Amino acid sequence: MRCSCLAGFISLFYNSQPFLDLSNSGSELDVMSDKRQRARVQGSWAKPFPKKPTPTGAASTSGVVKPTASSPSPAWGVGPRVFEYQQPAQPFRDVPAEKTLEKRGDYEISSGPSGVSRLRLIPGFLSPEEADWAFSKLLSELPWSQKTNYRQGEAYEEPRLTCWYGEVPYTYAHSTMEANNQWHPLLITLCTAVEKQTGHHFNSLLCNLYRNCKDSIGWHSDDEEGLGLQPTIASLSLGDTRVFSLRKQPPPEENGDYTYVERLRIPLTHGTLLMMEGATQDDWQHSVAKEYHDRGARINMTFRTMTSDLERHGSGVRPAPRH
Ligand SMILES: O=C(O)CCC(=O)C(=O)O
Repeated sequence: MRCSCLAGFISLFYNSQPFLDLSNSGSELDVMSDKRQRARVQGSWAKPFPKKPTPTGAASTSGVVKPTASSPSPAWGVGPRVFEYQQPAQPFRDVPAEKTLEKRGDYEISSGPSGVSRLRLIPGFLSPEEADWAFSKLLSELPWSQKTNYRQGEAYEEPRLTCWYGEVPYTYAHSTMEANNQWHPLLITLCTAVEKQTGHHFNSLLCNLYRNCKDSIGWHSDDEEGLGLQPTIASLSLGDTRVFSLRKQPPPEENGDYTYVERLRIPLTHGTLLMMEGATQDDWQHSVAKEYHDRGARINMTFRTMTSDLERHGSGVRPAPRH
């Protein structure tokens, strides 16, 4: 309500600005303003503007406010004007302000038909010394490689390096990372620490290496079939801080338009643990965008619990991937 009135006021203000332009063609003032405008073109006289149509009394550009009376006065070429407020056809909507989560805590970020979406944020899960040591070891000792993904049949190189650990292969963006049981001993130590903190058991791990500000991961949900329904995912970050963004899935009537959805940003600092639980992967997407300023390397580990096709379907037939 407050918003629509304000919009009406703003339209009234803007629609009153072309006051001079609405004067009768041929009036002294019209000729002057025409000359002044032409004089501005490259500092010299330009061609005259085409003749303006005679105002009919309904000259509104937006249709929100229209003058309803006009009796030309000899002095100004325009008589007293009466403005009438008209309700905009479409109500104006606020884009919700993005919220930042930085403090340790449990956050219920939404509640809907799929259930409650929950985040648990634990900055300083690893001490700075532990995080420094783990970062340099994993940076130099993990088998990082760049994966090729496919979108609408087009191949593209992922803008980051990755490696995968788990008993089952991991497929997303039409590209598969093979099963890999060769866990680095430090990854086993970190997984055990995360399990102790969270009370969840994890059997798989996706590691991402963002080499600099240009590396990123696009909007997605971790909703691969092998993760099961409402998966709990634990994300541990090391290295330079990057912003982890979340946006709510729009309701069906928005036809995939994310303009008015709720948004969260979480700066994930060196040694921070973030848990995503409940309906988070059903109702939200997340991403780490490229940055405009230099960033050092960052490692992110997402601990997951995956089941094999055989466990889910009781046969060796693999269903079509969901991406
Ligand atoms: O780097 C991050 O914090 C996010 C990684 C991520 O979204 C993923 O592995 O699915």
